[in-house]
Amino acid sequence: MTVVKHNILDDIAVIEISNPPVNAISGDVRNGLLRTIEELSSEKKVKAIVITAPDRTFLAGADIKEFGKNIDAPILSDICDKIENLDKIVVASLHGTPLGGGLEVAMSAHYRIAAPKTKVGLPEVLLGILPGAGGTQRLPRLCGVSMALEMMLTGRHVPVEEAFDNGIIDEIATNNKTVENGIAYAKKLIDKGFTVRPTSKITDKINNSKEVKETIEKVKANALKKYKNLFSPHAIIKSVEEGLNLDFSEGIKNERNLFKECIESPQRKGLIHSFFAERAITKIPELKKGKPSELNKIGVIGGGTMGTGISMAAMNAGFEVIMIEQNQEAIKKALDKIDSTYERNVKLGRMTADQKDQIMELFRADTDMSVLQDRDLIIEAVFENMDIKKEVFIKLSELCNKKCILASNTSYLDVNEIAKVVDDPNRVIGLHFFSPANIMKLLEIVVADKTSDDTVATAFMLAKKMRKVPVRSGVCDGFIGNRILSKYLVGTYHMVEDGASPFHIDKVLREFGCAMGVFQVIDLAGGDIGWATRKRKAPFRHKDDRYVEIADRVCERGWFGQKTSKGYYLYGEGVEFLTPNPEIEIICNDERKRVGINPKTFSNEEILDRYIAAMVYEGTKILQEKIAIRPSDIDVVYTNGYGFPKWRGGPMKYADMIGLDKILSNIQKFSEEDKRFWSPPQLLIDLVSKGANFDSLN
Ligand code: 3H9
Repeated sequence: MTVVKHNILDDIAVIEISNPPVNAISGDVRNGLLRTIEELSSEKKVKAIVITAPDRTFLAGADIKEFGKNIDAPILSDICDKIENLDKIVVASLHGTPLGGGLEVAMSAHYRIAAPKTKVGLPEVLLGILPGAGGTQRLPRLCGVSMALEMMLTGRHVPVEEAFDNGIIDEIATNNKTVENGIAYAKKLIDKGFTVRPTSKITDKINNSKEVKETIEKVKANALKKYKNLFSPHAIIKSVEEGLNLDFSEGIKNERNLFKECIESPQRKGLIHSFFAERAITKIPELKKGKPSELNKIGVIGGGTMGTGISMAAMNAGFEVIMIEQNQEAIKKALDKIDSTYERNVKLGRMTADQKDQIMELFRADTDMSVLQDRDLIIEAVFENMDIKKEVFIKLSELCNKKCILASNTSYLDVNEIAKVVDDPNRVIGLHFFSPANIMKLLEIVVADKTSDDTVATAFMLAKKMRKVPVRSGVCDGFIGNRILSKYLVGTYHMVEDGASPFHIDKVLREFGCAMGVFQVIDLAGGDIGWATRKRKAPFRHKDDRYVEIADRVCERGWFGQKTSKGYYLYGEGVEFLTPNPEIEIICNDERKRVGINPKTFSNEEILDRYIAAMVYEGTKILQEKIAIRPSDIDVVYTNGYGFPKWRGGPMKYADMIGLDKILSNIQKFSEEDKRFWSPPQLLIDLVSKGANFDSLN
């Protein structure tokens, strides 16, 4: 297939690139583009060349699938230099999302026109790399160092108007006809006597002035804190800073070397895995067959933390929401919470007062469930208790219209059991939002035995509208995320009872890159939540299971974490962040004595090995039982909902990277102390014996 073709119309040559779905710059595109440019360079009658990619979008970047493999010549950086050095005017006609290498190609053209709604960006940082085809050298020349660094460090997609105002785009077209716009613009340039304008020669915005130096120092200082675990943001800054003191061609060479270092970094592997993992989540059987039903009106039962968060997530997506609470006092509390959240957004300049008013118009609250009759979807977010939930679903089944989807926001309970009380279990589904639900991206979509494909399709559509990251889960205690959490929490308490300090464990996890340590998370979520779960599960606990009572001792004192100003850490005005509660070590020691344990010392490595082993252990069981469809779905849950570092790819990818044989051998070693907790999962044994990894199951 020819991915790059061209036409010559009088004195203008038009290059059309077509490599669906997003015109990624693959080896074929690079070869085709280079060949075409070389051919056109000797066409005497051609005065201008227009580069377009008329399908869905202009080039959305290098082909990410090629990273990590041997990339054959020609490399994009050389092609960009060739484009820029042509002695004919080169126009890039943009539309859609010219990103990464796509924008780099555009910046090597001499002029850029873009269709309305075009968004440009250099998002390489999100993949653990830096713009490696001249982006770190050309973008500052067009828009200045400050904006270029901001764009490259955030990966932000910049709207066309902003790109125009800052010199990245030269003209905004009035329509989306990218080929025609490019030709007309090239004609205009020729007619008006414009000539080639290599970006490398534009220097007025990159003089190494005091101001520029100060900007870079500020960005560097900020990056040391903000991206302390990451490699590529610092490489980006380095490439820009060093480029200011180098000839353009030397700057490009320097960029290339830094690009290679990024490509070799394990962070690149982790982040690119995350990129594809997040695109695989919608590849599920139900979406092949199911059709989403219309969704406009949503009901939310319960106005607590989850209910208010879910309501705001729905309102932000433009849904009309009715919230049900038991009395006016509870309604007022919920309304205050919602109102104050939006008010804060107004104060922070994230929205205008008018926008807030418009969003609040979408909200209504009532104590009478019968107002829910016209709803398309109802999300129950009441107390985590099966009897209470069943009572709610019985009422909903009686009063709602027959098409209304009935969802539970339970984080652990059996959705099949909830579905039993409803006349039509096809329309029951679990929608497990994460707190705060208006902010957190992850949404576990829990498919029960009788949930219909259409219901699943509607839930995924809801997620898309809410801009959530939806992951399909089967029914089990805690679904994907909380089931794994339960496992490593128990494993962590084993370590603590055996002698590890909770604060040491948290420090090791933070240093590994987790957003928070386990005990910080417990304090944030509220120790009482886990306590209630432990009590619920107590009757089903096997008599030989090792049960550590340290967490119960903490809760018995009323120390539930942030909400009570005391948990594993201390909170309150004037208390320094991460101040350990000194009484925790006393409780731990007392408990160790009570059960007759002689405490041992844990190294950082052992703490991490046990944490990872517990996660991978339960993740493997979840795969074995087909609760998760693929290992990468587990990674998406953990990187989007549990603060596992994205640059490590997620627990299953991380396990692949360090070697499943190592994980299995750790599990086998730990199982010598506690067979019930650590007995190695069969799937893991099978994968290791075949020399396979989790990626082979993706
Ligand atoms: C780079 O350019 C480095 C340079 O500096 C050069 C150095 C030498 N490659 O997201 P979607 C696939 S790094 C390969 O669902 P949307 C994607 O996997 C690159 N495949 O669509 C999916 O496949 P499938 C810098 C890619 O409309 C399909 O396209 N560029 C690539 O929601 C549709 O994707 C970026 O980082 C790619 N570059 O969003 C841009 N991009 O259907 C990355 C997408 O089989 N891409 N695919 O699952 C995006 O941000 C979004 O895909 C985009 C479209 C906004 C373009």
